[in-house]
Order: sequence, then C-alpha cells, then structure tokens
Amino acid sequence: MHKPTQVLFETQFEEDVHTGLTDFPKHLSSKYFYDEKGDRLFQDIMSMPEYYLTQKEYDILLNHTAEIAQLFASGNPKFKLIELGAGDGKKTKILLKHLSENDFEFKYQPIDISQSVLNGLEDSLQKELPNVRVEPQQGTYFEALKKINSENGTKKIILFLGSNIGNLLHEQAIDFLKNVQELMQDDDLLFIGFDMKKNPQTILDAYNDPTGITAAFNKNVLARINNELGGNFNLDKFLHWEVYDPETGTAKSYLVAKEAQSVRIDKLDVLINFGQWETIHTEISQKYDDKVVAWLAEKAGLKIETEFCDAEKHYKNFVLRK
Ligand code: AVI
Repeated sequence: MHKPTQVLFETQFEEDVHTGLTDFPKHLSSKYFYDEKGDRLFQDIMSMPEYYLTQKEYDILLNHTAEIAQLFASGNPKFKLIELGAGDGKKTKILLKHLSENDFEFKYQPIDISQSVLNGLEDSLQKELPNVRVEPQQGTYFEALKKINSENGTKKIILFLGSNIGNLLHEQAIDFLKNVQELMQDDDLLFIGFDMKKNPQTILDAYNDPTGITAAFNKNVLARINNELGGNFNLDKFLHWEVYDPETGTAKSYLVAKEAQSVRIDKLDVLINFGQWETIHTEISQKYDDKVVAWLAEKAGLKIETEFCDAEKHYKNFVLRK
C-alpha cells in the first residue's frame, strides 16, 4: 500500500511557514519579524514620530516614577523586578534609576529569548546604572518565570511593557495572562502596558509610516524565509497594507501580492502560488478600552489595582494583582 509522505519539520519556524502559506487565506506570525535585522527595524520604529506608543509609555513612567516605585515596594519593600521581553530597556531605565538612587531593595531580572539582547542590556546597565543588581534570564517568558519562582518566595513585580499584549488575539491574551497569574503569589504585581483606542487616523499612521520602515519590518518575515529556508520571495512584489477597525480596535497588517507569482521554498520543498492581490496576514496590534482590559483581567483571574495614563488617555499602564 502506498504510504503518504510525511513532511518532517526541523523547527517550529519551518512548520509554521508551511502551515501558514499552504492555508487559505495565507498567514504568518508576527513573532517571525524578529531576527537581528528585525530587532533593528523595530528599534527604528520606536523612534519614529508616528509610532506614539513608545513615547507615551516613556512619559507615563517619567511622570509617575516615584508613585510607581512606592507601589512596587508597598507591603514588602524587598522585590524582584522581572521584565518580560526586555529589549534595550530604555523605558525601564527610568524606573531603575529612581529605584537605585533612592536605595530601594531590589534586583532586576530581564527575560528575553535573545541572549545578545540580554548581553547588550547588561553592558549598558553596567555603564549607566552600575549599582543595579542585574540577573538576566535567557528563555521564553514562562520557562524563565518558572525558574525564578522555584528559587524562593521573594515578591515579584512583573513588567510587560510596549503593549506587547496587543500582538495577541483576545483568547491568546487571556491564556497569556492566566499563565502569568498562575505564577504569581498574593503580593506580586503585574505592571502592563495597553495601547488604547483613539482617533483611527493616529493608529493607522503609526503602522503606515511614509519612510517605509514598517513596510520593511513587515516584509522581514519574507526575508527570513529567503535567508533561513531557501525561499525566493521578491520583496518588491509585495505591498505592506494596514487596516484598522475602530469597532473591534484591531489593527491588522498584511502583505499583498502585486502580481500573480510562484515562490519556491527549498527547505520545505514547496512551491507557493499567489494570485494577483492575494494576501498574507502577518500581524494584529490590538487597541483597547477600559471595559476590554477589565474583561481580560477578570477572565485571567486578575484584579485591577490601579492605572497610570497620559493626559489624553491614549496609552495606559495597568497594575494587576492576583
Ligand atoms: C511589538 N508590538 C507591540 C508592536 C506593535 O505595535 O504591534 C510591533 C509593531 N508592528 C508594527 N509596528 C510595530
């Protein structure tokens, strides 16, 4: 009897690319935007005037530093500040500087999947804030959090900044929050950034800059398929397209084929056909209102302790407790 050939994938990336590009409609996960080049492009995005999220959160941390620090230390003055997806730590350094200069009793534990990101962060902290005790943890969020939890019972303040939660569908966001909740003890806090609904034009502009940085960021997933899986995507034959639905608060990124074409991916041994104007859905960037944040927290078994926001309420940092 003829046995169907079973495709064996060596990595999750290979499997996800195969699944996403042989599905209809096609899709790829935005988690694959990030390699060394993608990290640099995201740094560039965070400095763009249109990408207001970074500046808003920076301002919130700057305007409420002392209040936030007090909240972290309330009840039990000794704590670990754990950051999920630390990046270059630019915003966190505002808090670290204040905590260190005011003799708070804390350790900083950045968690990141990328060891090189952690090394860069550790080096810069050594130079800028040598008194801060830094204990980086390489790995996925939950692996690293579990490891930290098993060490001892020190109070944890978990930072999840940048509205990174917005790259998850609501269901995935609830699962994520539930996982965090399960690893929290009673006096632990989750300090988390949410980008709020606002003028739809402001949101569209943040994901549609005229210089094309966001387009290059979006197309980086195709560049990675070319480099890592032997693909032959012609990036010029795809268009970056952003839509925002003000009703659901969901911004969606697509790559749109400008002409009919076939793309070979050697490592997956497939030929992917595109019709003209066929799409690949690549990212969601969810925007929130208070009700939705309260609903997500409730579903995950978390309570809202307080919130910090900018004057226009364009961005909010919520403090959640078990
Ligand atoms: C990382 N994440 C929160 C960003 C966002 O706003 O969704 C990624 C990004 N995509 C395009 N621009 C920035």
